[in-house]
Amino acid sequence: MSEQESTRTTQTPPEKLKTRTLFHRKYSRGKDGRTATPYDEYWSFAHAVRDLVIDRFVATQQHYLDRDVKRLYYFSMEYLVGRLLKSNLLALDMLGPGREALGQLGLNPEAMFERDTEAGLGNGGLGRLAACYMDSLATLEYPAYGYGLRYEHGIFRQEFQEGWQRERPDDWLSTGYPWEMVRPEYVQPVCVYGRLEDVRDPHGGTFQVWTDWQMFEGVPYDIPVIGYKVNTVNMLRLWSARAAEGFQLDVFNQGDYVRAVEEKNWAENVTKVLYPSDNTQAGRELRLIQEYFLVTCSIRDLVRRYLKNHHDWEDFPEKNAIQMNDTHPALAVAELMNVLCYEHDVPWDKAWDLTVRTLGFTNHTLLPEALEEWSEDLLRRVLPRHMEIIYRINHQFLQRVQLSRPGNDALLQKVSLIEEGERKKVRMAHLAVVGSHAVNGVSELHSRLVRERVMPEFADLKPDRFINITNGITHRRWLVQCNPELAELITSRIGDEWIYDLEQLKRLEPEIEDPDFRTRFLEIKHRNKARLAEYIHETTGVDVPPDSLFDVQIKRLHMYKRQLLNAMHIITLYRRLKHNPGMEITPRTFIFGAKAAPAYLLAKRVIKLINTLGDVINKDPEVDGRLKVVFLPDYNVSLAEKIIPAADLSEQISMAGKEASGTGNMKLALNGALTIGTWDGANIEIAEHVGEENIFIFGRREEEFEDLRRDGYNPWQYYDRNPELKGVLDSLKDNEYEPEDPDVFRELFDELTAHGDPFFYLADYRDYIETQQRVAECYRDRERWCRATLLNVARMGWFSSDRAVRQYAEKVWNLEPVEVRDVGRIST
Ligand code: 26V
Repeated sequence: MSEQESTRTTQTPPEKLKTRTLFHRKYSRGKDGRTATPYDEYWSFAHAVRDLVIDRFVATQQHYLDRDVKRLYYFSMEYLVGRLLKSNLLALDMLGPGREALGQLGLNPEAMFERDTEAGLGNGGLGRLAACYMDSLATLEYPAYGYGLRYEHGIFRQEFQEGWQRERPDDWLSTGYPWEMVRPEYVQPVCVYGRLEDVRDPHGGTFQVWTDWQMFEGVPYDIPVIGYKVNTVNMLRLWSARAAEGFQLDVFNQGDYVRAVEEKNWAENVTKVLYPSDNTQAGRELRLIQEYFLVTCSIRDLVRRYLKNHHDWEDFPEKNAIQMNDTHPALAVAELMNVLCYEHDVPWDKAWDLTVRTLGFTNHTLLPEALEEWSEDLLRRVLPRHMEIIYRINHQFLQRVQLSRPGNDALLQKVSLIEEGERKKVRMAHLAVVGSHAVNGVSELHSRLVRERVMPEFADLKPDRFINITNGITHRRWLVQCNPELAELITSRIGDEWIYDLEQLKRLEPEIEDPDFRTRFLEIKHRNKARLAEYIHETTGVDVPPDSLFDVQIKRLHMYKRQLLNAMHIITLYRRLKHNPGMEITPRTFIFGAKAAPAYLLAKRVIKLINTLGDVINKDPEVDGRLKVVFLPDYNVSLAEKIIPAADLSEQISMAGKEASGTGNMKLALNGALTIGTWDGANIEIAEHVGEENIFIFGRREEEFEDLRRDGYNPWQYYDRNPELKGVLDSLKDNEYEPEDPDVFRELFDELTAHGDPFFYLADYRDYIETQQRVAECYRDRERWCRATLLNVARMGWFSSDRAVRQYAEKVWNLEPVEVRDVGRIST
């Protein structure tokens, strides 16, 4: 297409999209109407959409450079982006025209959206939060960049074989990814391994040089992040590892060609795969190299950008804020020191001041097994210079502690960055806290526990450093996009201001008195449920009644999240029905979605149990369709978008004190599900916002578990004293559900009894079952249920990631929004 043609303004938006799609089909794919496959059509249309953002993208970056604005850099090993075709169209206000263009091309818009590649570069909450924050940052016009890794294989695809989870590789890049742009011109070199060598300087002193390292490089791929109906287009820059350019097979490896190619492969392995386990420390060399790779490429990239406008380091923290998403990028502390001191000759103390003022740290979990510690040997072998830097940071830090709290050796040991012992370890959380000016947890409770339980000594030394910023979600994906009918209903009542300011949803409250409003809401919920029922039928073959209560638990599978407690409720109801087939019961459909870490055998057994319960219950004539159990395979962002608008009940039943925040809880409540939950994470704040009368809270509180533990918790007591509970547990032990494999659930029984029930399932069981009974009763009172759900919708506005990001900007980043004007010609 000629330049003149592309600037023609007489074309309507759908025409423009159509023309560009045909252009790409021909000139990017080399196809015509007869030869194009559905994938070609998708590719061409996605590129047509991408074309629409290029002007804004270029203008945004230029604007930032010209004004020399302060930028935020979000460092995260994970981004659960999900699909982008629909959300990009939405951000461009082109969803309608996009559908129209596709229609005119004879293509089905929904089929096209389904074909869009899901970028699943994360495990769960932490990665999805990063994606929500990127969306809010762009929409609120903050100059921000996400830095991450371009894993060749994202989170594995999950299949079930006879009810067991099987992992399949996620090949999201195999057909090409239309939303990325490779930037070979910004490649960064990366060095690992080698040793420090003493070298004499001309004045008779010595200094250390890092030699014999192995070099490879990071190639950046940019994914545009489009602000909603603004000109701002930020970017997510993902690094891909490869052998260093000019890698000379013959020079480096005389004659040993095969070994040379193997070595080349070594570099490419660095970003091969996302580690699929959250909440257990992998401790593996490759993971450490991944973490360093992210940090070094990103820091070098942002330093390069800073130096375009600056000749000294004075303003560095005024122009750069770096947020570490958990400890995974905590090597940023050492790497920033490395770059400043050893590559740019900044004096140590000055460099340290700049580093601390630049970095912020978010903690996302308190589970001890997830707290990162790297063995000192490994860290020294992979990054000898950084190990020295960490020792020096520690030395200075401990000296300062000693000055302020003299003579307290126990304290020094507790706060040290190094854990002493047979094998010394580096405590990454300590490194992150010492190297940051702000440390936050992700909900009020969690932040308090960080202060009081995990790091009381640090909180005492630096009380101002510890803050809370409760998580949020982007309502643009999690309401406007995934539940368009509800979004429209809301807009029809209060206008569309709420899309910019979610707290406007409060204005819905008076509408709840209008029966017509309630009816329409119920109709929408019903249609969403019918659509999900259809999907369930297609994927599992199970028929579920859309009128039944859709009881949803969707999240990673973890013992602390207690999907097994939910399963125990299912068993309880099933056993009641078997004993009394005529009893009145609120029909329920239990819907699960969850991936278990491949090595988490207990969690995988819970999946097997739930699948087995489904097999038994769904076809039991005595149940007669009143209970259904479905475990939807391969839970991911796109599947969440299908389930959430159809949910009636949101299961947030973690052991209190264990779920740092939760964000699915927010998405479900915002879409008109009521929560059954423990006093944990953000559930507490949700209860405060929606009102305790509009949420079902049960179970023991975090402090109570402390007491229980201290008094010697004995699960057998609960087993002996509650016959119904005993029946449920015995049915697992004796395996009433899968006779061919008599011991298959024995381990679950043991976990809850002989192994001490570490997550207090039995202590919370009775209250859970009774609360579920209240849920069932409430659901029968359609009016009451409907009012409560609408009050939830109206009062969830505070949980927008827009609010969360503004709080970060104010409390941590000292960041101002920047309006991108003067885009010039925008091609939409
Ligand atoms: C830890 C590890 C350990 C090393 C191997 C790879 C790996 C990957 C992830 C993690 C930490 C996961 C922590 C996490 O996802 N926390 C969740 O963060 C959400 C966002 O703040 C929050 O809503 C959830 O409650 C919390 O569990």
